[in-house]
Amino acid sequence: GAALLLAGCGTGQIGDTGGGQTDPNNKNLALITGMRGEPFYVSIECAAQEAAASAGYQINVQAPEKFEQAEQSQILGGIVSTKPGAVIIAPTDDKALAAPLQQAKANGIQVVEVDTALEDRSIAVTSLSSDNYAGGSIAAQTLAQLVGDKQGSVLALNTKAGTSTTDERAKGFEDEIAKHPNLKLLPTQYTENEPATAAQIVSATLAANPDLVGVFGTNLNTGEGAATALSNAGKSGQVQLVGFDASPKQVEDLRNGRVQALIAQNPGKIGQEGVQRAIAAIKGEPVERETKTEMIAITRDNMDQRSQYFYKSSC
Ligand code: T6T
Repeated sequence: GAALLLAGCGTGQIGDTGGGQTDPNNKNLALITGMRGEPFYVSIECAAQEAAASAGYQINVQAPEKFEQAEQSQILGGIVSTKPGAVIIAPTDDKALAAPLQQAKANGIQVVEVDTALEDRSIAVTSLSSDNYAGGSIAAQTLAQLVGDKQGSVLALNTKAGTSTTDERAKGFEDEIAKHPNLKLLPTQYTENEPATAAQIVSATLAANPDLVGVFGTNLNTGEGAATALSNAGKSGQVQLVGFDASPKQVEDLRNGRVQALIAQNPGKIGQEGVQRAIAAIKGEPVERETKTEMIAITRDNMDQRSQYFYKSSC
């Protein structure tokens, strides 16, 4: 009895992936992004909808109201009960979503990660995201260049601990800043992905560190909040601000000098490929386990040539 049970029960042997059977003819997909109505995710959604329609698949798109794992897990539970062939998801926490996604997989649903990813790499069949560590490093190089050889402190604003993407961006930023002896790295702060919290942190940091010369906002919300705080303090353009993402508001802030550079991702590519891979996985075709999509630095000088990288707030 015990031996038999062990043989069938996830002892780690090759080929045992803990996945249920997927019907190769299932034409239903689900997409769960990290947050409703947020331009990075809206841009993923628009591209995913187009790709699904052109392949003749249905796609059910949902998202939590806030970047929040409890609500996202609940949405996932509802979707699993409708038995799509694949769920394309941006997990809002690199650990908390592992159990419900493992459950989806056990129910024969292919799991495709877009943008964020789980720490446990055995659950998803494929992941598509920016090279976030490299993105953080590019942000630091860009900031160092903007500051020049001035001495001073720099601050990175992360979102929520356990967000794979912004954790990697912060790490890439910190490692690169360490190579610039004129820049002193302040402890990275968490904004809980709230622009208002980001703004408060930047105001407090300005007050406590009059030598602040640069800020890195690791995503759209932190960057938008930081831009507001620097502008309110009359410090726009004196304290250099490098943001990540390219929402309509971030692009406007770049144009009016409240932000000096943006590292834009390619959410359209992530959404389109996410759907194509989900379909391949449903059909049992091999897919690459991990793919990094490109990013590009945008400044006021080149923004008119790079407008194809701006995000959408509706399809
Ligand atoms: O920066 C993106 C995304 O890559 C990240 O995982 C979470 O925040 C954003 O959605 C922007 O708000």
